[in-house]
Amino acid sequence: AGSVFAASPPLKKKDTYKVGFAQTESNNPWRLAQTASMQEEAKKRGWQLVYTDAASSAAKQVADVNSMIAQGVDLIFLAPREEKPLIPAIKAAKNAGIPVILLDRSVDPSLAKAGDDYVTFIGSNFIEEGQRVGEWLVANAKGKTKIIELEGTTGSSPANDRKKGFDDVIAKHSDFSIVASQTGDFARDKGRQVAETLLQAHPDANVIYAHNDEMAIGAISAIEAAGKVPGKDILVLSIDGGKEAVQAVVDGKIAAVVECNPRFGPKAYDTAAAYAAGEKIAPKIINPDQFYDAGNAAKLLSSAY
Ligand code: GYE
Repeated sequence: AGSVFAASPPLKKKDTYKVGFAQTESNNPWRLAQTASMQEEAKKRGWQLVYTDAASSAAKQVADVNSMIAQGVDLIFLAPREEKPLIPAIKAAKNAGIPVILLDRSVDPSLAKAGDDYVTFIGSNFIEEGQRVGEWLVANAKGKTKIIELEGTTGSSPANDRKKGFDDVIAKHSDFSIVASQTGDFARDKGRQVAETLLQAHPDANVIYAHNDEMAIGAISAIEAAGKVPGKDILVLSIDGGKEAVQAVVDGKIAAVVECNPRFGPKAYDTAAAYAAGEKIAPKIINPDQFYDAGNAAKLLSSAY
């Protein structure tokens, strides 16, 4: 409503494009892998890439998108930090006739729609990621049933959905309980601090489920600082599957990790090209994710990002 375009604006067919990538932050290996994949692929295709880093600020990310609009980019790839604050920026791009493709994080579906406000969402199924961790835990727990959950950035789609997927599985098993659930903002040191406080408040906790590797690695430090042994006294579970976390699985410090695939480049630009060619684009394009535990981590370590 109130928009110039009924549907997401079209992308003209051209030999080369100038596209924007509005990254949300660069404070972890996952983000660096994603950015590298986007930059390498732009280079391969000879497309010009306007890259911005919102440095963990939704307000800066809105300004970054507005500056891409002002520069007249052909299309914007956006990794929206949170589900709500980027909506006005998405609508501004649409009103300027610039199509937006959401990468890795999504937005509130009641406020913006695929095929209308933006072309599509490309990324993982975060609910399924949380479910896979929960299902692994209930199948392999061996008495480890009291869970501390470290949530990602408040208001972000991966934090909301990784919590939902996991919590729903746990709710079906009355012998398991989540004794505390608090945000660690997807950050290593915040994860360490929150884990330290929660381990003190809940000395009987024997599982830590972290919504990403960074917080899981922070939690391992907190467990060791508390004089406990990760992998023995406390099972650590994580999502992302970067090299450091998969190595921690090999070392027995992390029990299981669901990968969240950061290799976006080829699919992102292929989707833009297909859109320019007038192909019908699915509202969601889901990346395949690997799963690591003691059974395969050593074998697959070299293929982790
Ligand atoms: O898990 C995390 C990153 O949005 C899927 O954000 C992404 C998440 C990823 O900062 O490590």
